[in-house]
Amino acid sequence: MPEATLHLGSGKVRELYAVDDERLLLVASDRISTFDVVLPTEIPDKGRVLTGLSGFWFARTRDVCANHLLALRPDGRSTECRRLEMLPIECVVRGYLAGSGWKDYRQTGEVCGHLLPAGLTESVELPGPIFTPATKATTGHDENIDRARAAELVGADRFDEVEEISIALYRYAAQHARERGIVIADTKFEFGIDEDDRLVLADEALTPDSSRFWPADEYQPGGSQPSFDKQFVRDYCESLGWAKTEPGPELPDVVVAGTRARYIEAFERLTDIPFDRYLEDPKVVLR
Ligand code: Q0N
Repeated sequence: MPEATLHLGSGKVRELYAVDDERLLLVASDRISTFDVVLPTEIPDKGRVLTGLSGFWFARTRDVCANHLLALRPDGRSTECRRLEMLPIECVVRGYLAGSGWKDYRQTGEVCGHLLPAGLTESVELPGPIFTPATKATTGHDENIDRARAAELVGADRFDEVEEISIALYRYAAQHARERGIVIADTKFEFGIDEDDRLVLADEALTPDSSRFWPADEYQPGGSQPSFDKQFVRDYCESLGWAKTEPGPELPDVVVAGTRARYIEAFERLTDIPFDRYLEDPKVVLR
């Protein structure tokens, strides 16, 4: 438990606490979800990996966009952050055609109003990254929206700003990751506005929970791709013939260990920092 008191809310795998009027504590748990169900078995250190990776990207992209990070707590899973007025849209950038982007393209030839070339196949790299905003669904799935709807929700000028900044953040991270053997197919950012009306990157950013990470050495467009982090969990769940409804199955130790190793591998490849050094002092990712 953090020294902060007021529990402001839960995501499926993260918690948000109030520290004071200006500050929040974002705590990443070791819970894992698959097929939209949180499993009863945790992946040890998963929350630390995601918190460390987010901190790494925040430090590396502070010239592209200000962010909410104030400090990483010594536990390695808690981010002290500025309290912002959050924008009511999910800022998704897609460099590859997967998930709901692929589904929408197959049905309409478009994704969020972006008319794409005909004849694209699943998981193909797009001619350039596209901004595909979604609304935060209170229940169920996020809904993709076109630029006109997103501009209604945040204002036309703010829309232009989040589109440009989101694509710049994705380009930087995708290139960095690709040089280290990881394809970031798409990613979701959340932004807030500070007291000076400035755009600030918030939440977790560019983690395997907020993005699709694929192993570059297995990338083969024309079908679905293995997940860098969750493939062992998905394969195990598929082998059970589980209906993908609550409750999820417990994971055997071998699946837990393999999945933990993949999260740590992603951290070490992307940061070039041994994960043990992060555990000793989380601030190493901010240098
Ligand atoms: C905030 N969410 C959505 C945790 C993550 N810096 C901030 N200031 C004000 N509000 C938020 C942040 C941040 N980050 C972000 N909700 C509020 C994601 N949550 C869902 C619950 O778990």
